Amino acid sequence: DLAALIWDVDGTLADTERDGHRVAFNKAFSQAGLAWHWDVDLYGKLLAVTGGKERIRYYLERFNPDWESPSDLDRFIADLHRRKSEIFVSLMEEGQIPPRNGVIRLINEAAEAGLRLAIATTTTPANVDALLERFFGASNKQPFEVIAAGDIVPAKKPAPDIYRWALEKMDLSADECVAIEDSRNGFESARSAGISTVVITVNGYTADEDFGGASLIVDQLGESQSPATLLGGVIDS
Ligand code: XBP
Ligand code: MG
Repeated sequence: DLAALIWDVDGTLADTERDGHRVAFNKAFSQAGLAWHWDVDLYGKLLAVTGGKERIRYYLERFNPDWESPSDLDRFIADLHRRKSEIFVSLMEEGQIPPRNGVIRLINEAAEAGLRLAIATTTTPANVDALLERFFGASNKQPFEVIAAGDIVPAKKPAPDIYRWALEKMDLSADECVAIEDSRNGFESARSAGISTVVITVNGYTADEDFGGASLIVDQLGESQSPATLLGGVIDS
């Protein structure tokens, strides 16, 4: 029986990438005096790699190999990324990044229907906290019992580790859960952990990705689908 929904954050709870993370990366670069700029197209290519620190490293290797890197590159990236995270949190606190259609309603209805709720994301925990506080209010009001985020597992999506971590924390098996994702990397991660997945496609970045094998693919949740109508087909399939 279905016991829990496990939600991705970026692209799923909110359309965070183009106008959130990308903007925060660019601000951090300019504050650090770096002449790097990730435009919308380039950022789409960089999304091949999940995790902000990993994405910066991938950018340097693949798109800016001639940049003369400092001797302690790990530390440089960690500092730059810390600043990026602070900027992202501010954008969230200012209300610049709204929830996706139907997401808050569906989460609240799922909780009322007795489903357990968790988060599985590659993003930094502080980003998740800021988003949940903005969308659900004070932390004691938000409905997620487990938040699996960021570096708690070294292998980020598309590896299944983050979903496995969440399953273990909830003491549930894969077939008792449904994952909600927006991207190929996220779908791959949930599927590799054996979890049925609903994909809500998002904007230009993930709409054309291959989601073969997903239980359901929708372009938004809308305001009318109840957890039962949305998930009925998934659970029966
Ligand atoms: C989300 C990501 C994240 C964010 C940035 O992937 O790829 O890396 O872009 O987050 P998913 P941080 O939705 O599949 O979890 O900079 O905080 O790492
Ligand atoms: Mg995502």
